Amino acid sequence: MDNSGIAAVFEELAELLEFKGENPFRIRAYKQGARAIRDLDESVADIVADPDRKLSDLPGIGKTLADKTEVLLESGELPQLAKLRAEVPEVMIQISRIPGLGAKKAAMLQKELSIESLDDLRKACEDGSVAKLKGFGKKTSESILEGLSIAEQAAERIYWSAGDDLANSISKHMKGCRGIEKLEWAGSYRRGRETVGDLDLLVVAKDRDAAMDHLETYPEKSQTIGRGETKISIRVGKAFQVDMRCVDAHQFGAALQYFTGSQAHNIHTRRIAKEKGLKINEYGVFKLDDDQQVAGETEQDVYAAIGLPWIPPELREDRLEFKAAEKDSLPELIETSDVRGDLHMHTTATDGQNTIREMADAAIERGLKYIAITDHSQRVSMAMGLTPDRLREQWKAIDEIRPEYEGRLEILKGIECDILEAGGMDLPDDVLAEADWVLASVHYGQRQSREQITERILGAIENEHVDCIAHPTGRLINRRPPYEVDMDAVMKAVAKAKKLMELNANPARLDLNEIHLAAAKKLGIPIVISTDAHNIHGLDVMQYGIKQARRGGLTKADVANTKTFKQFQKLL
Ligand code: DGT
Ligand code: CA
Ligand code: CA
Ligand code: ZN
Repeated sequence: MDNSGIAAVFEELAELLEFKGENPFRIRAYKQGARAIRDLDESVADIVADPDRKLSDLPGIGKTLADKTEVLLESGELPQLAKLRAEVPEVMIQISRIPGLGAKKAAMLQKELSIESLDDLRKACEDGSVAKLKGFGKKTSESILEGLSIAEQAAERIYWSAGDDLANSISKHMKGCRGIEKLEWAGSYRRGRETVGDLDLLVVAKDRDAAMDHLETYPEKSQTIGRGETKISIRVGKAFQVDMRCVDAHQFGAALQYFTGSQAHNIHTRRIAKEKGLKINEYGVFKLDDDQQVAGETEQDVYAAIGLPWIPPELREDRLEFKAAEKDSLPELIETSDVRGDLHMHTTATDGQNTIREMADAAIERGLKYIAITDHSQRVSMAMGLTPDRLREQWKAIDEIRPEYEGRLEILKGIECDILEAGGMDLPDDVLAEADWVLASVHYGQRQSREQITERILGAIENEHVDCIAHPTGRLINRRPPYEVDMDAVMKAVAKAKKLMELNANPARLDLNEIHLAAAKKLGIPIVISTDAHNIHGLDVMQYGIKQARRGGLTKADVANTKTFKQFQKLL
């Protein structure tokens, strides 16, 4: 079993324990261990085999995890996992993801109504059997129906970040196959969609059978779904599909363009081609009259053949890209290396796991020049939100630390201040006035009416001390719908008040989405891309926010935390 196989076992274990309501610290230990093992640049098996080294010496891996890893390496399985899998059928976990349902209700539904799939549950809601169940009723049944689509999507589509981990792991595996001349990912993954339905791989190989054989030896492969002359589909883990196509070098660009999609984008390119007397498909661009190939080897050639500059994959959704391409005004999209600051992070003062110093050091390691410490305010009692006294204490600590970091990192005294259910901010104005940076966000009363919740957020924008609205819609991808907020009204108010809006880079949030980002750009609202890190590793999610920003067509100039610290201060 290789590193990613071991990591997958611990991830599944964490998920099952979470379902059973186990100790959150234990669950976190498994998750962190999985991450640590996945990120390792040497084989766990080698470390275990080395008598001079101990697995538990690695950061993020405790004694329990080290022991279990040894069992896994020896026997290829974990008795505890088999037991948990038998106790918690997959469908139970899927049901528990419906907003408003927890593990308990999911288990009840599954057992009482012998539900085997989400489709069964839909039927049970529609025929009234859920409403008849003790503790459920008509209203619950209706809200389950509403939430089912989210659970169904979660069962089918994975976060882009998870797709990225898998794609990188498969790329690495495929490097072990000689004779592969080119390898590139296509599909929604290449376009950077928030979620990915399956992965699409394209290769040019001297020996196609050898390339397909090699994919079949990918350690996490659970099944070969189908295999033909040029295409193979495998299943990885429980349900995820990976397609690989082998193409000729002179067709590679055309295939890459075709299989990157989106379908809507391709329909539009075909139309443009036709107008020019050309035909475009996965094999190349051809003249309509005599079928002669005019392009196909590279994507640049393919676009050039139909009179367009190369279009970045993130923009290929048939929204604005063709208009911009025709005018040669495609935006120069932002890149991760453009980022200079991170303006949303938590510490041990509330629900973070690292201290201010640890976060600061990790930020420097990642090349950042400035950060803001933004712990929660008092209303967020579950996270030990800060009272005015505790917040001022934290700011005093920052004052003390600052000299150590002079010339290396600016540390802003910030706060993520809750917008209260009844409206108004969770901390008094005189406290907010002392902050360098104030994020305003909604954590409670998320299911209020459109009017109520919009009113609350507009109120925060009007508060002179608030700088930025954090995760403005509150959605959690595959988990929770956005608030019913009037985003048009919010954005207009933000633009008028000359404030900023966050793009939260957490792969489960990516909030704002790309449509909102494009709208914000149009209104001239500066976007702040933030990690909302709760520990030092959380700082690494910046790349996912950048992907989303690119999908919204944002350039470096549209994003405030690409500025130098001085420029950023001026903006405030
Ligand atoms: P996904 O997998 O649901 O996240 O989304 P995609 O976009 O990766 O879709 P997928 O895997 O079905 O196909 C990959 C690309 O291949 C798609 O974006 C466009 C292209 N493609 C696939 N089937 C068709 C088709 O029937 N017509 C056209 N025009 N393009 C197709
Ligand atoms: Ca796909
Ligand atoms: Ca596919
Ligand atoms: Zn936060």
